[in-house]
Amino acid sequence: MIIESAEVIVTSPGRNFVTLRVVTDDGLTGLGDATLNGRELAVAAYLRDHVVPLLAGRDAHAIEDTWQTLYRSAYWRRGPVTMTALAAVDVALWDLKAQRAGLPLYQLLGGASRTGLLAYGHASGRDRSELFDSIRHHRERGFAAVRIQTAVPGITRQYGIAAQAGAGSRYDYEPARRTARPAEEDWDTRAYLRHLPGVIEAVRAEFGPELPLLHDVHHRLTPIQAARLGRELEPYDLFWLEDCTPAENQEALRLVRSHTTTPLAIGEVFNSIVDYQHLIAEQLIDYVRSSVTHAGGITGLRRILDYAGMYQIKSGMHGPTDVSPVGMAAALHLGLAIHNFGIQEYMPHAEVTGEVFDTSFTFADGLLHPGERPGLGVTLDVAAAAKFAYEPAYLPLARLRDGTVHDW
Ligand code: GCO
Ligand code: MG
Repeated sequence: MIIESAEVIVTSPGRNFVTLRVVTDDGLTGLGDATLNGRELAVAAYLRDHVVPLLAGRDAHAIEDTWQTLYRSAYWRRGPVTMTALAAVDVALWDLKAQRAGLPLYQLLGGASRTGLLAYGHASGRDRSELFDSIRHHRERGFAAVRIQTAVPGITRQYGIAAQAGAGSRYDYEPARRTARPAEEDWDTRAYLRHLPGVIEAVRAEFGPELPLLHDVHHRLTPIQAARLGRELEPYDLFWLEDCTPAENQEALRLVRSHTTTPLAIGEVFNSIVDYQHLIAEQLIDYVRSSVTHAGGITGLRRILDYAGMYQIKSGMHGPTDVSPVGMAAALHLGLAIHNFGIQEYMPHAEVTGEVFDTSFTFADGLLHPGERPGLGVTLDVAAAAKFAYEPAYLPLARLRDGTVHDW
């Protein structure tokens, strides 16, 4: 199975997606997700200009060798653009190998370790009644776990709250907005720290002790603030507290960990095993947030998760709408196969996304399943993709009251 050609497809059905499409001499087509939210064209150029020309003529079965060749021959290692490009190649090759074998990809990764993947959805609201309504809506949609984000009084524009995001739906939002520049939002840490514990307490009281509840801090706190928040939330039994401090400082988690038993999840901005080196070996986190799409593909993320497994640390793969249906399918095959699966984030894509990507994965009784089609189980309609041209879209930016830029 020799790679004959590869092309990069940028399409925007509902939001921007970048896909690598690899064709072999025996007529198979493999897909890999190369979507890096807000920096899509950088990865597209990296692939087109520096990776695609190296692929033709290679043995499509040689996944590890291709991974190592692309990783090491570039000399410049790691980083989101590089590792997303590498992930796209890796996933496309796994897709091809599994199609060639006539098996769903999870079978090649060791077979199913469970019947389906517990998924969490995004509930949010500007006030308690809107938040409760959103939680009920997610339960009705079948979610058996929910992330809770709430507007903070005094903060007028805040990321992650559907009704504030101009999303057109009170329940769903799109992380990036179609604007030529990042939208500006507000932040006030003291107001947030005063407000959040009461909301989580109220949600627990209303929905009972069983429902797994998650919360995303979005890197906004200092280590000592995060330690205090984790401790205050202990009575409400959070499933996890996510990105409590800026993720690049691994040492910060030591301080947080020494003060609280609230489980910690981190890593959606990480892209390699090196980013987790101390966090895993020192058992400073409980869940690995990296996605297949941003952490070097199935090969890259599996390496991280096997390492994490030695320390009873589980997967909590990033699954916003900016992971394409191709990236989501890859996550589901990997999550079904590994032993240390924890939970899968699931933000369903817009309906129009389905005009370009056809998928086999299912969501029923709170569980995701990748389906039984050979390979990833995803096809891309090239003609339909061409109808949705790229449009600049950006994640927001937050400023404090005095204008200082803050983590959002
Ligand atoms: C999450 C995330 C997203 C990201 C976004 C970045 O937990 O789902 O924090 O909302 O901000 O996907 O591209
Ligand atoms: Mg997050």
